[in-house]
Amino acid sequence: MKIALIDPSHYTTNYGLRCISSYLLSNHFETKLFFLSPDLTDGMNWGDWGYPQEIYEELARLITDCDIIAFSVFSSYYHSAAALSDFLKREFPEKLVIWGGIHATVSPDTSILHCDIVCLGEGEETMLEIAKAVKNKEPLRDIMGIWIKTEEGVVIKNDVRPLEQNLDKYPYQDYDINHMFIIKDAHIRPGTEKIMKDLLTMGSTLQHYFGLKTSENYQYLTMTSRGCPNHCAYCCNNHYHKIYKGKGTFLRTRSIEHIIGELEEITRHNNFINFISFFDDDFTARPLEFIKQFCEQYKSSINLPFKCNLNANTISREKISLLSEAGLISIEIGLQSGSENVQKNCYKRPFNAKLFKKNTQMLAEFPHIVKYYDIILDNPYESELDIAKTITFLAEMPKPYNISSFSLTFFPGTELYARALNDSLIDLKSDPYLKFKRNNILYPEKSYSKILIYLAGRTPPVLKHGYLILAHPWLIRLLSQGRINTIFQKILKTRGFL
Ligand code: B12
Ligand code: SF4
Repeated sequence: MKIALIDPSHYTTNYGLRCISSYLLSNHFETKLFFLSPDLTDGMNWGDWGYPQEIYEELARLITDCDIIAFSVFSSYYHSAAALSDFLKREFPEKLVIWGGIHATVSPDTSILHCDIVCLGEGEETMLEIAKAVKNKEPLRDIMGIWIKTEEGVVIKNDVRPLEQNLDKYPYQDYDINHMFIIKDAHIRPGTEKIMKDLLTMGSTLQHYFGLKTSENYQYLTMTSRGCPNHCAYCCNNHYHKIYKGKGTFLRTRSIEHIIGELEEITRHNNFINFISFFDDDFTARPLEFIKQFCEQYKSSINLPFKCNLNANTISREKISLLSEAGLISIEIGLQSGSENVQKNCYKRPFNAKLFKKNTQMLAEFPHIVKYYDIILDNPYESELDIAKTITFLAEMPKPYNISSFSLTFFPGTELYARALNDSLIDLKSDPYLKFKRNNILYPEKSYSKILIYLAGRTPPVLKHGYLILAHPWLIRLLSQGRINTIFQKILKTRGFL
């Protein structure tokens, strides 16, 4: 029996979907993986959400031999997934259509409108049970972790299943090109070695981003753990903590042997890979002893430069020293805001300004590690004073560092989404906020304060005091006002800043 697994997002690194595929394969089911990223069309612009007619037709031809059609959905790609899913359901009314992934988990009610079954939360076991039940023609309605539409149109809502504690149980993610299809030059094409290389290439622009030695970089992205101890009000973990309450320990880690085994296997088959990205929510959330043993084995078996995402509350000089010795060359740390008010009352992040600053001083002792600090912009709940505090905070951090900034997006299922809905900042029906914030990086406009944030890591320490005067809340308020902001934008444009 064959299952089509479809990702309509801009990325081809969907760890969750690739894990589901390998779990099904290891249980003797066949899969076909489709990565339908419009970005891989060499610059073709396909408009807002849709795909050209040929793509729909090619997809329909390629999945004729599949018994189940399954989508992995991110909220930002909800509309693309819905268009494809509705089309395929019309073409193949007899085939079961399933939605899983983060959007299906946080917003099952908008997902069930476009499929027969929604899978909530981690999906390996659920997908396997569904596949087995379809194969054996058994009823599906009691499977844990699903919402299912009955023939009468009633939706049965089952509880999520307990969290799998032994992540080593799952095979490595599926990167086999032999059953993989991607959009290339405006057509869905079968995977080839060349396409695989293209998928993993980072392009020359990312050389500087990660501080790499060569412009020929091929990145392999993986996760060594699942979960995060925090529940920040804008993050998926906020929702996960709610649905998984009483379902087992949330932060789980794979064993070092399992992680190293995966990296050995992928680099053996693709020896051009020369950079590893660990995308765990917080790589250093694990004890020092784990980091120590991991670094020893990584250095002796893999020995490639790598990046990871860290939390300022869990790092220490010892951990960074070990990781740096093992090949750590780039880190990303969430600051999000320098205002304690925003951290506490809006983002609900555990934030200790003193500790954060102390740790940035410690990180400065590792100059070869490229540092990125995440900042959330365009937050309607922030005042000019809060923004000025972020700028001041950034000014006081040791340089150099880079800023990775994103507009605040109210993702469904989060506490901040509920607040924004209550305050009429978003509209449930048309959901324009989400729609126009595709990719989460739409900057409605460049503003005075954003330019100061952007320049924070680049301002030489001698100019710090001048920079701080420019960050006075009064000046931010003045230069952000309607007419003055327009004049300011015009000046920036004529100077080539915009
Ligand atoms: C790694 C990562 C990335 C990577 C890779 C993403 C990719 N698509 O390959 C990069 C850096 C590229 C990235 C980019 C972005 N990301 Co990101 N990313 C993550 C991160 C940290 C981990 C994802 C992961 O692998 N989790 C672990 C696996 C095991 O979980 P999973 O993916 O959810 O998969 C499980 C289940 O969902 C389910 N499942 C998944 N698919 C399917 C399909 C079926 C059929 C079934 C049955 C089940 C199922 O089973 C899987 C295995 O158990 C998450 C945060 C998080 N902790 O999850 C954010 C997260 C997914 N990212 C997010 C966002 C917003 C983005 C960006 C839009 C940001 C940007 N500014 O560009 C982009 C766009 C992503 C895209 N797909 O296009 C949001 C998404 C929120 C939402 N509601 O959609 C998250 C949740 C973070 C957050 N803000 O809360 N991201
Ligand atoms: S620390 Fe990061 S990953 Fe964890 S809940 Fe907060 S934003 Fe999400």
